[in-house]
Amino acid sequence: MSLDKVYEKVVERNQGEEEFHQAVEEVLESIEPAMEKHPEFADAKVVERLVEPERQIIFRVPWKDDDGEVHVNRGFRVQFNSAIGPYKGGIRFHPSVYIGIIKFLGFEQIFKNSLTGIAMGGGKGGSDFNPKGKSDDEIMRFCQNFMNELYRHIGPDTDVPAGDIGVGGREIGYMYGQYRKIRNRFEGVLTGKTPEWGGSLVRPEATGYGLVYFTQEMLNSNNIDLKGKDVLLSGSGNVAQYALEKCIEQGANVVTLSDSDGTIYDPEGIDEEKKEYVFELKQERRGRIREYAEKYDVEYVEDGKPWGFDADIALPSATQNEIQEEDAQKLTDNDIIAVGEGANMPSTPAAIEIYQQNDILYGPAKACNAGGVAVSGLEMAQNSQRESWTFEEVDKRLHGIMKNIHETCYKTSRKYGDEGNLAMGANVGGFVKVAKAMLDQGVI
Ligand code: NDP
Ligand code: 2IT
Repeated sequence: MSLDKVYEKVVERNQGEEEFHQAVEEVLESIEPAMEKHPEFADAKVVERLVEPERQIIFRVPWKDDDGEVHVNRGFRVQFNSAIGPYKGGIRFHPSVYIGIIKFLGFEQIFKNSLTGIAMGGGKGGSDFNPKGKSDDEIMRFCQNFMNELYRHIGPDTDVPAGDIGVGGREIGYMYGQYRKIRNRFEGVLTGKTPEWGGSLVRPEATGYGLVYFTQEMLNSNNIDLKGKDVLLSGSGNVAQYALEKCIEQGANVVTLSDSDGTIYDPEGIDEEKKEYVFELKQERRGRIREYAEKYDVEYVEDGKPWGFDADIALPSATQNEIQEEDAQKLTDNDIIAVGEGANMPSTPAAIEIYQQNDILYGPAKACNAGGVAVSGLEMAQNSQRESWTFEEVDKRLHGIMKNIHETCYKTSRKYGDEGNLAMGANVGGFVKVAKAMLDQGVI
């Protein structure tokens, strides 16, 4: 079957799952050269198998709020592909979550995890539960009830979830506690744990730091320095916070942050002291980014996004499809040099086309944001060895992994005839390894 036909069939068999269609199309569009080089992939129907998750679990999550009222949410875990390792990928709590979002994220995760060079398959989970405005007790009860079903599907050698939007250290703690109680086992079944009870240092920082390391590689290979550049950063959650920290450390000037209510613009740049304020605002008080604008007397655009402001580099780190065609046009009009994707699939296909037409350096999500899952892989390794590595050791490994991923993407783009197309390099580089593993292991 041609790749076009495979895509058509995916749309037909997964109706209404637009984000999943988008993620599949983006990969299938770029792996043609790999299929030509490896006719054995088509013979074994590797792509037809790859686009069908190995297992999809959907379950009921009932929970009681602080007033004693019962609510019912839906839980998901999609175990997409385990050809190169146990399923690995985050859990997202957000009201927009449905099977199409979990499948797009799980599909992306296969290639991302492959690129890290660590033995991890692809999976993703989540719930349409909205954590915003919930008390700590409500979050705890929800996490416990979520784990009451999830526990039977996961394990340190089977499937190892972690965080994503709406799931951070607090939620991982509650889920881990419940898993341990049910299973009576203390084992590395989740990553993103607190270091005192099995977590890895640098895991909270890893996605944001990794994004900046990758972006630096991309810039340096074009003889451009990150230092002194103005950066548009979106989101103000885990990924954005640590991308901000690393940008400051590397001498770049972050001028925007956002959340789902709006965007702040601070032309002087967010310095160390303002960063500490953002950390306290978001990590402790769980407040809104609007408060930054009030505190530092800077512009706040309600419902606005960062993409119209003048800068050199854009690091979208909030959510999928946050850069639409018109946003990409604004970036182009402002002569943006590079886009590095911290979020998963933050650019629409039309936006990516605009980057490519205008020679904007483009670091795709599955390469740029792989630092998070890479350090999750290092957390699994430490758990297996019952060891804890130092911050410096983990950070050094993360930096090395991000450099390797950039090199893989670059070399793969050259080998397959489109030098510098890192999106193609990431897709083909991630795909070929998984496809070969599937061939080696037969039709199962
Ligand atoms: P957080 O929940 O910590 O932060 C998410 C941020 O994005 C918040 O500022 C949130 O605003 C904003 N946001 C979320 N959804 C929307 C939306 N629909 N519209 C506008 N703004 C939105 O999540 P993370 O920082 O962990 O995740 C951010 C992105 O990075 C996601 O795409 C995630 O998949 C990806 N990612 C995360 C990794 C990780 O290790 N955590 C690893 C790799 C990728 P608000 O608070 O108002 O909702
Ligand atoms: O999208 C992602 O890579 C994550 N949310 C992190 C996954 C993980 O298992 O650490």
